[in-house]
Amino acid sequence: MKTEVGIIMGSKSDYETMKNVEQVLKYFGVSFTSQIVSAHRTPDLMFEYAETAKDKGIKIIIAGAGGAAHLPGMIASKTTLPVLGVPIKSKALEGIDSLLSIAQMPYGIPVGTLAIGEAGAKNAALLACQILALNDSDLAVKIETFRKNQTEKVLQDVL
Ligand code: RP5
Repeated sequence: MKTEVGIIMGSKSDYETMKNVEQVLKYFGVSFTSQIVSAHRTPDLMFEYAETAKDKGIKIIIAGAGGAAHLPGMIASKTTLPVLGVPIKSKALEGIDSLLSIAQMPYGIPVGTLAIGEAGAKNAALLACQILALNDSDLAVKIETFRKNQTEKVLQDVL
């Protein structure tokens, strides 16, 4: 089966956050694969992943990492596929370190950086869906419906 979104993360400990990416992609029926790829602990695998992703049919990469979160930026340096970065909430600095490591890329190698933690993971998946929906009218309808339902729910909320 084709894989539209490649999900990677620096450690198994990131999965608690990154499983939210999977849940949202499943909801929208977007195919994905998930893998642990560490910038520091498996650097050769990281470069191999980035260099082969396009040929495997992957269209967007979502990379989660925490602390000295070099994975999204280094992956982006080796592919022209869009890379979305999810800063994992770290123990020492609550994810501020992850956020800045992912967001502060130099001109020329962009990483689309989401919010720290669960919201960022879910939004990375939503953003990936919105990008894919540019060439997928069925997916575009699902996203429109999701937005409409979300708005209606908020309007119906009572205090
Ligand atoms: C990063 O170090 C990972 O992305 C993870 O967020 C963090 C801690 O990893 P573990 O020590 O839990 O494996 O590379």
